[in-house]
Formats: sequence, structure tokens, C-alpha cells
Amino acid sequence: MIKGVIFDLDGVILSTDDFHYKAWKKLANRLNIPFNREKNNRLRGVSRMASLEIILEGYHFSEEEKLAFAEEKNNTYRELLNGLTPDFVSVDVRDTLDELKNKGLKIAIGSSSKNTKLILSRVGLINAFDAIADGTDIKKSKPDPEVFLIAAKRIGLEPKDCIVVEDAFAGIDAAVVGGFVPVAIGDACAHKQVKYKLEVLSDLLKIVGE
Ligand code: B16
Ligand code: MG
Repeated sequence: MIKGVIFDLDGVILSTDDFHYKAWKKLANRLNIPFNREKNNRLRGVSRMASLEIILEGYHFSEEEKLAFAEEKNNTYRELLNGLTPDFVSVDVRDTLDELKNKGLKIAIGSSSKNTKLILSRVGLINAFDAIADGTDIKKSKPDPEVFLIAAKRIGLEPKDCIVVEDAFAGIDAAVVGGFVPVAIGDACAHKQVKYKLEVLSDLLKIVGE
């Protein structure tokens, strides 16, 4: 029986995935490295440094240069985050979170991002979840299930009793390995191991009602 829902952040609760794309694109353009939305899909759910390695495939840079590139991207990303306000959260997302809580389910965030708490504060959702697990809590990012296992522990539930909602292939892989119920939205709907696919987040309410 489903007792909790663990949400990915970028690309599920908020469309900050587009900010990640724009920030990486700016860096790639400066370095004259080809980068498009298709390649960007490989970065979903993957840590900042692992994302950079994917962008730099076939190119050689020193570790020092790579650290500087990652910081440059994060600075651009954080400038874009400055524009976030509570209006950035859709009515569908707000209503879904409220309804899940009304039904007595626990809700948590499981995000690879080290900017998670900054983002949730800016959009007014910092107190909306029963627990937050993010990039600052983990040693291994998705497709490792670590972040979801920490989130489940913080809401006191077994993985088998929790849905994980993800927009990333790496996130669905992590959910499957961790023993969670894998639910996809967006790009991740093409993943073969998803149990349910959502067109909008509120489709979740039908699943938990089953
Ligand atoms: P940061 P999620 C992930 O967040 C993003 O999908 C991924 O594109 C990003 O590289 C990663 O967070 C790290 O983010 O650079 O902010 O620490 O989808 O797991 O919520
Ligand atoms: Mg995501």
C-alpha cells in the first residue's frame, strides 16, 4: 500500500530543469562545445560534476579547469534562480501536494541538487514537505538510490511503500534499484521500467486512490 511519495525537484515540482539547460548552454557556447536539449536529457538527475563530464566528452581539460567550469555554471544557474517567486509553482503542483497530505500520505523531496533548499525557500515550499533529502546529504547521486533511501528513512517508510516521481532516466533507475514504485513524468516516460506515467502531477491522485 502506498504510504508516501518522494518527489524529484528539478523537472517534477518545478521547471528549474530549463534553468539548468540554459546555464549549461551558456558555458558550452563559451567553450565552443556542441550542446542541445537531447544531450541535456542525459544530465537530468545527475550531479553537477557528472553533468559536466557528459558535456565535455571528447574534450580534455584539467581538474582545476573543470572545477572552475562547474562553478561558472552554478553561478549562472543561481542568477536564474533569483527570478523565482511563489508564482513559479503551478496550481496543479500545489493542489496535488495538499491533496496527498489530506489523504494522510507523507511527502518528501529527493533531489540531487545542492540548491534544493534555496529553491524551495524562494518559491515558498520549504515547509511543504515532511522531509527533504538533497545533494548536500549524499555521496552518490542518481542513478544510485542513496537520496531516495535517505528521504524514505526521514519519513519513516519502507521503499516498497513509497512512490518516487521522476523526470530523469537516472532517477527511475535509482527508484528501481532502491525498491521504490517508479512513476515517471516528462522525459522519463520513455523508460521501460516505469510503473505509471503522469501527464500532469495530479494524475498521482488516481494512483494513490487505487
Ligand atoms: P546542482 P533533481 C538535479 O536535480 C538536476 O536534474 C540535474 O540537472 C543537476 O545537475 C543536479 O540536480 C545537481 O544540481 O548543480 O543544483 O547541485 O532533478 O535531482 O531534482
Ligand atoms: Mg529531475
